[in-house]
Amino acid sequence: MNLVRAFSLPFIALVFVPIACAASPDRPNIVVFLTDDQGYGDIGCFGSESLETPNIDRLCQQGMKFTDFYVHQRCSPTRLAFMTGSHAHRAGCTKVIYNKDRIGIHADEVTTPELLKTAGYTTGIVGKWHLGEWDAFNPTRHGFDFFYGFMDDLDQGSGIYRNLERVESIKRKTDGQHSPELLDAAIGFIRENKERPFFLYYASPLPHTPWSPNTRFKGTSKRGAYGDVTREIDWQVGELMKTLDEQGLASNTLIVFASDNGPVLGINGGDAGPFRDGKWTDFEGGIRVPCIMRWPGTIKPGSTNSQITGIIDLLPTFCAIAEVDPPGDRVIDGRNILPYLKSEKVEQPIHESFIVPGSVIRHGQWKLLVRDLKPGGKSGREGKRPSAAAGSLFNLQTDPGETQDVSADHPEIVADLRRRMNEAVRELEANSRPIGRLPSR
Ligand SMILES: [Ca+2]
Repeated sequence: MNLVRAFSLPFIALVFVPIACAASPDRPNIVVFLTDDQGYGDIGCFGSESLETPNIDRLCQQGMKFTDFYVHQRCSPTRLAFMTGSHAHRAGCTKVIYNKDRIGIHADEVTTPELLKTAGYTTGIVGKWHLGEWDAFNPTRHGFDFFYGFMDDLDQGSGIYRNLERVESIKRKTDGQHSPELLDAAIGFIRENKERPFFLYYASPLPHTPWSPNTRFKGTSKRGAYGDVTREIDWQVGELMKTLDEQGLASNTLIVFASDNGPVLGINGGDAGPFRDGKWTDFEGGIRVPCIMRWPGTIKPGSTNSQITGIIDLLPTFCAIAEVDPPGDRVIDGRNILPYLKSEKVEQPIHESFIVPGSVIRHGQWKLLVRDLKPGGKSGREGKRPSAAAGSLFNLQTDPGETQDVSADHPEIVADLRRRMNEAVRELEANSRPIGRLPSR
């Protein structure tokens, strides 16, 4: 179903009532490994020639590679979309939530872990939350049984938390010093919960700046500190895979690997592969990220899915896997992509469009900009990158790098995409929800 049609669905007034179910040991475990600012071109199986990622490549060989997987262009909106199954615009926040902001995920949102808990799952998050720094927004208040990590970027927030308790207040510790502890917490969570279905969200702080690889990874890549950090990510993925193997859980566990937004570009920085620009933009380099899913016995090894999918789809897909209904009292933008995972024949694309309201629409092979797009980032260390004007139309099939504006050749396609965008914006305005806010002081 395309997003525009999804936006137009009649509002079904069902009130979501969580019902606690007994644990169902046969339901598959779900592990989501979400990296932070990793580029499409920073992974071997996505075409990197300068970085080696053997463990992530092994996930590709054993699972399904998603070539057209979309997120938002920055951290908090993507994480909000993951937790709510809805575009960040719908869930009320398109900005990065900084530690002093008095906003965060709304208490009325029905989150991915809350839904999985109704099917008997134990839920844990390790790493970076980024959906509100304050106690009311703590992950354990939004569906997670276990939290070890931090609320904001590691160098900006108020410290390391274990559940609701701040266990370290020291700021500006480097990623390199804390990543092993995050991995240990994740491995401990898997071991403790091996007898029941669990959902583990490993929200890695890597390869976000500052690029501070753990000592054992310094100098191990050809791409400086950024490359070393990528090697560290790959090692962590491998350690989690090893833990699942050791516990006899690999065949009953869906692993999802993805990045939260495009890379920070620059000398020795990230690489968006064939796409234009990177983080902070709605060019493909900012919003199309690498994604892999492995589920032995269900997902065909070495397969590729090139349909439009995105992080919004994880909530409804996980609901289908856990056999619980997604909330019916609100618009959920994501769709269940389990048929793709099972390689079932799907008559129509599950999404015909991906829309960033007021900015860009991709419909099939076409992408229209409805506002000017500036280059991402501020450093410009790699040289000035160009902007693109509102009204530009790109054919992503023949021009994934968004280099040739072909709007003059296809006025009817421009008009159709503009109409779809307008319809989506109108529907969104009618059915959006607020971000959570603390009372003013
Ligand atoms: Ca990010």
